[in-house]
Formats: sequence, C-alpha cells, structure tokens
Amino acid sequence: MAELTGRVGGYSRGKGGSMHMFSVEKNFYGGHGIVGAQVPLGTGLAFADKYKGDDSVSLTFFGDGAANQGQVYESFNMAKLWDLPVVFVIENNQYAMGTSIERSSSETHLYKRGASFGIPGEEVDGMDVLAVRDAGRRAVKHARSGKGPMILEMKTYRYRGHSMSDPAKYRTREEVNEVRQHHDPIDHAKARILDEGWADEAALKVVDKEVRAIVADAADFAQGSPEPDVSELLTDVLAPGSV
Ligand SMILES: Cc1ncc(C[n+]2csc(CCOP(=O)(O)OP(=O)(O)O)c2C)c(N)n1
Ligand SMILES: [Mg+2]
Repeated sequence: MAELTGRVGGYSRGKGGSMHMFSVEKNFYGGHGIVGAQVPLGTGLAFADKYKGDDSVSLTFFGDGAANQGQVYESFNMAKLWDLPVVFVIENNQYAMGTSIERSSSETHLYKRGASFGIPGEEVDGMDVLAVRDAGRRAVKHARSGKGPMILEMKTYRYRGHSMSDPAKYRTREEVNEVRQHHDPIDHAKARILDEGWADEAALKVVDKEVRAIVADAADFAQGSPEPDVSELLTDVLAPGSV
C-alpha cells in the first residue's frame, strides 16, 4: 500500500507505483509498464535459475490482452528450446483495457498457445482456490523436474475496469452482477469450507476480523510514511556504474 500511494516506505521507495513494485528479498521481480514485457524478463529469470543450477521456478503472470504481444512467443520458443523452469500463468479475465477476448483474439483458448512450441497447457478454474493450488503444484513440479515450461490458463474475471482510465464499457452491468452473485471466488471458498465442515461461521468471522486488521495496519503504515524527498528524484533509477 505504501508503494501504491507513492511513499518511501514502499518496496520501490514510492517511485515504482503499481507497475514497478519490486522486492529482491521476496524474489518478487515486479510488474512492467509495457504490457507483456514481463514475460521475457520472467523467462530470463528462469534461464538464470537453470544456469546457476538451483531449483527455483519462475512464475510469470500476464493477462489475456498481454498474451497477444509478440515478445510472449519469442519467450515461449526459447523457454522450450532450453527447457527453462518457468510456469506461464495467463490470467484470462476475458477483457483487456478496451475490448473483449472474442473481439481481439483468433484463438480464445489461451492454454493452447504453446502448442506449436511443444509447451503443454492446462485450463484452470481461476475462481476456485483449490483448483488453482493444485494446478500450480503440478506445473511447478513439471518445471522443477527439468521438463521445461508449462502454461496455466486461469479463467477468471475482474469486476472493475483495468484502471481509472478504463470505464469498462465493453460489457453489461448484468454480466458483472451475475459473476459477483454466482461465481465470486471468496464466496465460493467460504461455502465450500462450511459445507465440508472445515470451519463454522464464527471461526470465519474471526478470520474476517484478522484480515480487516491486517489491511487497516497496511493502510496506516502507508499513510504514516512520508513521500520521497526531492533529493531522491534520481536515486535508484539506474544501477550504479551503468552510466
Ligand atoms: C505495449 C503496451 N500497450 C498498451 C498498454 C496500455 N495498457 C495497459 S494495461 C492494458 C490492457 C491489458 O489487458 P490484460 O493483459 O488482459 O490485463 P488486465 O487488465 O485484464 O489485467 C493496456 C492495453 C501498455 N501499458 N503497454
Ligand atoms: Mg485481461
């Protein structure tokens, strides 16, 4: 939250915002302002892991809109050619910033996009947390065992536009309400927990309360953190020695 609100307490000292959040400590190598450009970076990280001989796997996330970027396919080719330990997770929420997948993609089943490179793909119910966990485990195992990349197409939905500059006029309010009411992943998980008797309503209320407290703490931390000083305008922009 501190990064999102441009405060020094943020992971990128308030200068990255939502697009350039980065934490080496957490092995989190950020998003990217250029849609799709994170895919070659994630593939490169997998190359580094293989080169160094450790057993890390790179999880590279991108959207249905990003899946139409050319650099994604250059990355697929190299990832399979060298059997790099990378899982490509495509979050197919059916819309990019201005249009639907049907209007912008010749093949809308994105898990098939690796076929011509020899990369296996799986379609996953991205609104079902247990299905996501299981598919993630399988794909990581595949990549870690030396078999190379795998694609997971997570079928999901976003209730809002991509950002404040996306009024989401490409769909009806009824469609959004239908997903909210009948396919919400949190409601679904809650119903499953209750059905299976893994916890009761009272226990879930405690969890809700804990989560609210964590979020409130994060918001307080962000609001209590100052904005970067003007003297930091040019710091952490280029790596030392790169100019
Ligand atoms: C190369 C490039 N083109 C266009 C944009 C503007 N833009 C930002 S997000 C976005 C849509 C991305 O759609 P998707 O990958 O489906 O992500 P979602 O918003 O659904 O998470 C666009 C076109 C950009 N940042 N970079
Ligand atoms: Mg999308």
